[in-house]
Amino acid sequence: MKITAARVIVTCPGRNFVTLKIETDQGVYGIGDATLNGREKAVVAYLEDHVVPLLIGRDASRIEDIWQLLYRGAYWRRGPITMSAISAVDVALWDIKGKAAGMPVYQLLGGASRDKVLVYGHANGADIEETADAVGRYIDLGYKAIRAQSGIPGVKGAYGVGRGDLYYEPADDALPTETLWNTSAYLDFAPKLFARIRDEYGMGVELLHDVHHRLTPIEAGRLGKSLEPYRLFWMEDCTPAENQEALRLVRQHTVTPLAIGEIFNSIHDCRQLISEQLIDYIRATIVHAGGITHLRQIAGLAALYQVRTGFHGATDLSPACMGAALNFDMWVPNFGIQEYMRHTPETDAVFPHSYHFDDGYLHLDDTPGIGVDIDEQLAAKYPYSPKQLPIARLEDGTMWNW
Ligand code: EZ4
Ligand code: CO
Repeated sequence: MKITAARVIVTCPGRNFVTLKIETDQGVYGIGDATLNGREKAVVAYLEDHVVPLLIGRDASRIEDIWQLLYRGAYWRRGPITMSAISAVDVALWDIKGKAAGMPVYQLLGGASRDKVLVYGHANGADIEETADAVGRYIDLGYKAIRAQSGIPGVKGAYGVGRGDLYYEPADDALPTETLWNTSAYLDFAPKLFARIRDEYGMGVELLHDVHHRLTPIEAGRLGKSLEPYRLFWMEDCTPAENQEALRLVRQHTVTPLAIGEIFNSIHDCRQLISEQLIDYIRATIVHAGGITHLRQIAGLAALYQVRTGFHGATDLSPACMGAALNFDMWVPNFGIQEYMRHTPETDAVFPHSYHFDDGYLHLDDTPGIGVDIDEQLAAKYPYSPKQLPIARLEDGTMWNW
């Protein structure tokens, strides 16, 4: 089966998505997500100028060889642009292989290890009361696991507080929105938030929280310790992880489970975190970390150390990424949880998909491939619109981590 064409489709049904579509001489095609929030056009150029010309005429069934060609062959390894582009090719080829076999991708990986995929949703509000109410609404919707983020008195634009109830979209303008960060206010506030939520809803729901890289290791240790009574499922991105050793310091101070990795793009970003058991959940995901082919290696390493998967699944990861991730989640033995932030109806219409939410889980059917398509005519109605992620500064103006 030869690759005859590969095209990049950019669409903005409320937010930007980049999708690679690969066509073959047998009429079977596949799609893969290539969206890198705020840096979309760099991946478009990488694909169109440097990857697509390499694909034409190749055997679409040789997924591993094409992965190696794009990784080793570029000479310049790793990095979010390169690895997002490789991911898109990889997923599109797995999609093609599944369609050719008449099987969902999880069957090709080894078959289902579970019946359905546990997901967590996102409750947020301007203050403790609003956030607690939002948690209640998610419980009513059937969610078994809920991430809670709240506005903080004295902090302008805390991370994770959305404008809508079910949708959260941080990239909002052509130039970054500036937010202000105050670590002391946050460290005092966060335990009060979770005390309030546990007080109202008890211990029967899993709670998660994203620190979004804002703390130093010793501050992260303090936060983890102060949240222990509320038994979080995980504390995410408590400190930036370029320095993997930093997590040793956090571990010395808390038994709150740790999740890291949504910005990772290679197994080398998390090898020490995993092999020293410095994290409990690995967040690296299909679209930014080299596709199914590379995630399979990361998950295999993680399994040796009882580290489980907890793939990133924010709205800037398209339904095509979600379809691939869910197929992976159905198979992977050391599955933990899948993030699920609902896409808007406009996005869902551009990307018709077979997965659906019910009673706290996402469910897949037997649709061959990744189970997600793109409606190109509809996609064309939503042209690219430049948007960037916000930035954060301290009160004296110092740049901080958003
Ligand atoms: O801020 O995907 O856990 N989820 C997150 C996300 C990220 C966005 C960045 O584009 O941290 O909401
Ligand atoms: Co996160």
